[in-house]
Amino acid sequence: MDTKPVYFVADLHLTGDRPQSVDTFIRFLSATAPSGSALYILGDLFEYWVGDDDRADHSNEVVLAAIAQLANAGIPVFFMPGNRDFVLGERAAKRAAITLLPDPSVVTLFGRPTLIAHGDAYCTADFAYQTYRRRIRSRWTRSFYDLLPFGLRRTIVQSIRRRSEQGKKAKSAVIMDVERSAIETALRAAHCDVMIHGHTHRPARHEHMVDGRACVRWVLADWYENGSYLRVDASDITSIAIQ
Ligand SMILES: [Mn+2]
Repeated sequence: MDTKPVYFVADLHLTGDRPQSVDTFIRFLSATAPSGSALYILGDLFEYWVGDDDRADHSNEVVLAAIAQLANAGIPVFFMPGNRDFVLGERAAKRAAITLLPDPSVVTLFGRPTLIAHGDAYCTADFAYQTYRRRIRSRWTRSFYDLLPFGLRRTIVQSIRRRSEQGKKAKSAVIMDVERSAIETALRAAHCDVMIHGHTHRPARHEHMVDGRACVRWVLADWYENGSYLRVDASDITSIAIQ
């Protein structure tokens, strides 16, 4: 049985405009991640992603190459898209040697089935966002988007990014968080006692009672100021800040 830890990160929001976060992540990939048996990236690795043909931000390519180096050294890397990089597809996944995972997924960690998700799907109090999310992530919208020329796609992604920033300022803190009921429904449906997600940028360990079962939910931190990751081993889950 593998006794090496499994690592989780989310909400790095990497962009060439914040080189410090990029450097921290590259360092994490070479200094920490190799001691694990796998790395899971639960969405919003990139601040935005226009398409797999977008090589304009050189730092994104550096990040993909650094991930590929880890994966090619034998540490599998799994990527679940977030709301900022959900158009990241098979071509970029191939460049990074990562495996794409659907949101949500169930993974077995040291014998425990664990529900993993980006997290935005559980912000169910934000009706406007959920309607928008369904629309923008529909197969139809996606096929149409993929046909557009690069410049137009970039314009669309930039306007989505602006909308998201403005929305964050205008909406109340309660609406921006996940709904407990939505989380509990998901834990029930997945038959899991443990959940890990990001998106809200509110790192915490929450407890839930689901049908008399004690469940634990870990929320990952963002990487705006410092790096941060979750370390899961056979006996414990620990949140670690990178100094
Ligand atoms: Mn997000």
